[in-house]
Amino acid sequence: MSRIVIDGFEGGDLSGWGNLGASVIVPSGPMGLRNAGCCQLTYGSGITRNLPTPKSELYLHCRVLFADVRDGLTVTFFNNANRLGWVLLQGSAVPAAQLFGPGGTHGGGALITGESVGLEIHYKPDSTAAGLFTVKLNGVVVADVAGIGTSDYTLPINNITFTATTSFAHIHVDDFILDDAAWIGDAFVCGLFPSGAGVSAQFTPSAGSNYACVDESPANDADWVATNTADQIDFYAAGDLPAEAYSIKGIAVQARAAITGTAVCAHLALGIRPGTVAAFSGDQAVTHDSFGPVTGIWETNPDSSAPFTPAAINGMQIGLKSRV
Ligand SMILES: [Ca+2]
Ligand SMILES: [Ca+2]
Repeated sequence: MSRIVIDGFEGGDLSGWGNLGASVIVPSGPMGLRNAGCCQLTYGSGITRNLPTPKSELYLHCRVLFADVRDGLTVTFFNNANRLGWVLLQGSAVPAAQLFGPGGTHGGGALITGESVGLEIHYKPDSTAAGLFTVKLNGVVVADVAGIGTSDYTLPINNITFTATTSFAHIHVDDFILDDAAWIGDAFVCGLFPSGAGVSAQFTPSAGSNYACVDESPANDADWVATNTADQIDFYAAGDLPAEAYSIKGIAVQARAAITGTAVCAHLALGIRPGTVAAFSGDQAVTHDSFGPVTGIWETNPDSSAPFTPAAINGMQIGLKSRV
């Protein structure tokens, strides 16, 4: 596995996404999950996500809830303005999970309405016989084609867009995960937030404690921590995971950052400190004059190179480092 994106909308806003209409974040209650925040789409609205790097082949996971059998949702894979292929989910029509592309329509199965359904897609857009397309609903394969063209283009995917094609009630989407190597399986995203001081507070808070400037959901840019010196580090204690049985496949540390004025530092590295040693992501570019998301992803505990345990996550500090 190699996770590319992990986003459960826990941040309480659409940072990291483009909003194509009136999409909003609402509590995850209707999804019936353990976490807070999911994306609510209504007819004509949608959200769009650019990949950090283009991928020739992708595994997508999300959870979808249709409240009404007349609801419809497309998941479209783009290369810039080129629409490579798109999956149509429908509550009423059969087949309900289809790939539309130059190779025709493929797939079947019915999307259950009124409950949260796990959707997984494996897609390799290719105009020759190298194309791949498989869809699973709640882990059951409902569409599976190979050896055919699955797009007009043999181009990598660099954007994924969710669009409500019809909406008689609200459509909810949550637990969006992308992997470039393997099926993701049944998964959910749980959000943890800064909850106290950590081992380092080298940034300057706009007011009060460092951690209290960066602990809100949704994010509030009215308070912040800042520095104009390279390699300054902040770490914060964070909340605990829910106490139940699961395995941890990966963690994403996300922050919002902006450059103002004459900046020495144009990058930020995200950090974790699961034990006594800190680990930092690669340098992430920070946008000028408007807050934008920066993310670091880890799949194994850097202390042990083994998967994270709940105890390691619960004791972990999260943070950031200013970079030139
Ligand atoms: Ca969520
Ligand atoms: Ca803040």
